[in-house]
Amino acid sequence: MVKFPSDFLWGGALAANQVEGAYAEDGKGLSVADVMTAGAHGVPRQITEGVQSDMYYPNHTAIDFYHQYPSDCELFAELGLKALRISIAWSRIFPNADDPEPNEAGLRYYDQLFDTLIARGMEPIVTLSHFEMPYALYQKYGGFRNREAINLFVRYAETVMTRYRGKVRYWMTFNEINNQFGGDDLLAWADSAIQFEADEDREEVIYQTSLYELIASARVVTLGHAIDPANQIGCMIAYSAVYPASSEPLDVLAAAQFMDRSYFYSDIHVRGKIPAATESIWQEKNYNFDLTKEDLTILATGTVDFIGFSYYMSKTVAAVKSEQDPNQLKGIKVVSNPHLVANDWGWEIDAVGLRVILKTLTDRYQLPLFIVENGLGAYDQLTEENEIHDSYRVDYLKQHIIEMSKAINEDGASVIGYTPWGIIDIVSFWTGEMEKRYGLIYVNRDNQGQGDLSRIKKASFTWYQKVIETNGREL
Ligand code: P53
Repeated sequence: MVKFPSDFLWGGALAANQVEGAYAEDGKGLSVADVMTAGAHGVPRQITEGVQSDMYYPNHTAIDFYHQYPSDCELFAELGLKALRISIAWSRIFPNADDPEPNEAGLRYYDQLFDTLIARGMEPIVTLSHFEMPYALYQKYGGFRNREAINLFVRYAETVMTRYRGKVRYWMTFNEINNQFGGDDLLAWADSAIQFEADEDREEVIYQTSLYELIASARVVTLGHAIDPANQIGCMIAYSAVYPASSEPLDVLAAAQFMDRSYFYSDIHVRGKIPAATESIWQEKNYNFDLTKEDLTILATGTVDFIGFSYYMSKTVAAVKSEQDPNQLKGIKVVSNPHLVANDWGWEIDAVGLRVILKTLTDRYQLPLFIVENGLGAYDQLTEENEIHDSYRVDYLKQHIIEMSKAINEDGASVIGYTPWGIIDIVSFWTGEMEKRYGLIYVNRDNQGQGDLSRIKKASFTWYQKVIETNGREL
């Protein structure tokens, strides 16, 4: 039977830069998301030098949530959400990253937003940096290449945690902190405000930026507890369930090593120390990082209260073997899984994988888990009656909720809540498209920025409303 705890937080998830728009209003500074152009499936977004007048930047307007949040929050309340995950745009609070005083207009905006949510019975779940940092942090400091970024982040966190004490109880530090690991340009930019030099060792660079962020995060956990002992402060990791392509032992080893890339982050967040597997890699590659004894104490002290994570898909990997020694793993490649079907963007849909990862994390960490992103990006068709019959989205969410229930009831997972991604249509991160839609609420805007931004409830809206009303009994 599908069953959930009575205080389960059914919610929805958003990120400031993907919804707010108003990118230069009320004293907001440019953020790293404001210099990302529109791409498409297979066409990467560009990161430009400042804002160029002949380029299209979808996040500048996004869905205009900055102005329309009161009516959007009414829709969320009608949907019955018990929680809304959102992020604060750091560049609204410290437009130049190192301003002597925070920007009061920015602080006031989030006061109003949190008050609106709370008045309507929704718990705000706040990410401090969701692919969003002041552009000035990059320009003046080189982003998280610079140790000074730690202090700037801590100061920003201290400012907002003090200001919203009593209003916000659930915090997460860096969104999908582990996604920068692969050395992708856009993710390194979004996660750490850095751009790579032509011939540097990307892996080495990313370990260092990640260490600075992990130190910053740990300091904020400790500080956040001091500001308000009621604060629950978590990390935010992107997890996929990872499967070996076959039962061949090297494939199994490849899958395990692939997971280590994420465990590097969650082990430090949760256990406060560098995993042995990572230490070995550093030694083998002769990496030397700026990591002091004091840093290690900070990491050990500021361990998180819960693990927030996103889950969209599983990944299947195969070993790349060394030619000289068939028992030696030379590399790991991601392959397609014949048992799964991918969405239009190639993400392999796998509800059981959510249960797998919930079980894996439960066994590894014994900490409360919070599924803060999950959902299906899809093209939606408006019918002539202005309706959207998104049964595919309902199917996706339903299957994942069923598996989540099994993990809770059969595998002992402790899950705080579930906040499907893009509860209202938003600008996609990877492509900057509007038409890769996740929402249960449609927003009339296309990839070129055309449309009147009106909101329409999709069929999935009515469905999810019932799910929440019955605490998951009626799916
Ligand atoms: P879009 C993977 C890799 C990079 C970013 O993505 C990701 C993921 C998913 O694990 O992003 C997260 O919009 C992210 C959101 C983003 C969402 O997934 O490209 O936290 O900001 O919008 C979905 O389809």
